[in-house]
Order: sequence, then C-alpha cells, then structure tokens
Amino acid sequence: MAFNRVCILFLVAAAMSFPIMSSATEFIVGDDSGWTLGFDYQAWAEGKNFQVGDKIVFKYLEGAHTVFKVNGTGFQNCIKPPANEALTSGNDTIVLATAGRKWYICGVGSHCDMGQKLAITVQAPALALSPNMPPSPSPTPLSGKPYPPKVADKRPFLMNPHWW
Ligand SMILES: *[C@@H]1O[C@H](CO)[C@@H](O)[C@H](O)[C@H]1NC(C)=O
Ligand SMILES: *[C@@H]1O[C@H](CO)[C@@H](O)[C@H](O)[C@H]1NC(C)=O
Ligand SMILES: [Cu+2]
Repeated sequence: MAFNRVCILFLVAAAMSFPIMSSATEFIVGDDSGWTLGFDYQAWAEGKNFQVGDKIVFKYLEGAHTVFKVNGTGFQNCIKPPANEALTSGNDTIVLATAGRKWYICGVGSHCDMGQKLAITVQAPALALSPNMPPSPSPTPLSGKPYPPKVADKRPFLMNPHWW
C-alpha cells in the first residue's frame, strides 16, 4: 500500500515538473508591438516569470533598432557597448542561460534614453526530483499513543480484534 502511494506521488510530481523542465517559454519582447519606441518594457516584464532556458525574442524592422546586452550601469545610463556586440537581425533570439537580473537596450540614436530598454529577472529552474521531496503522507503506525487502550483506533469497528 505504502509502495503504491509512493508511486502515485512520484507520478504526480513527475507530471507536474516535466512541463516546467522540458518546455521552454519563448517571450516576444513587447508582444505585438515588438522592440520599438514608445513602449513601456518595464510594465511588459512585470509579473512575467522568466526561467532559465526560456527565450526572449526582439522583433523589429532590421536597421530601425538594435539590441545590446548591458549591465545595470549600462542600463541606467544608456552606455552602448562596442558596435560589434549589437544584435541587428530584427529577429534576435536570446536564450536565458543563467539566473539573475538581465538588461537590454537599443543602440540606435538616443532610443535608450527615450526608454527603449528592458530589464528582467531570470529565475533558476525549480528542482524536480530532488532528494528533498516532501515525505509521503501515507499514514504510518503511531508510536507512543497517549492512551494504552486502542478504543480510539481508526480501523473499522468489525475489523478491530480488540473488541472481541
Ligand atoms: C558595466 O559595463 C561597462 C561596459 O559597458 C563596464 O565598463 C563596467 O565596469 C561594468 N560595470 C559593472 C559593475 O560590471
Ligand atoms: C525568428 O527566429 C526564430 C529562431 O530564433 C525562427 O524560428 C523564426 O522563424 C524567425 N522568424 C522570422 C520572421 O524570421
Ligand atoms: Cu531603437
């Protein structure tokens, strides 16, 4: 019985964790607006759950914008890295490989100063089959019951040999 319960628990845990582990989410930055001026990317990012392994895609008309990955200072002050570090395809896919805060800015003109910048926080993946799984809730025999008589035993009346 206990074995079966552990099996069921295992299957439930596996079913719940596998979609998280195997299917990465692809976020289109700005959704239908894409990567552009006059869009609030902080509002867009708010409440979204970015996980390691997910992708973000910057979509824009090639030549109209670019994407630089920067650090927090570069984000704050719109410091553009060397031009050869820019993503310029208009369909720039970035795999979120590590957890933590990530910052992106547009490198065209003063677009970053005008607000074309994105900061996100990437979450570490949830561990699925860790050895720290919660213990099985299957009932174990209670040792050290406060009262010696087993009158309070939860087994059905007819199955309790102590009544006979
Ligand atoms: C942020 O990046 C700039 C280059 O763009 C670099 O000079 C600076 O040291 C970095 N700051 C930190 C805190 O890593
Ligand atoms: C954008 O890039 C992704 C792969 O990163 C590709 O699957 C998709 O077809 C591309 N879309 C366009 C419009 O080029
Ligand atoms: Cu731009």
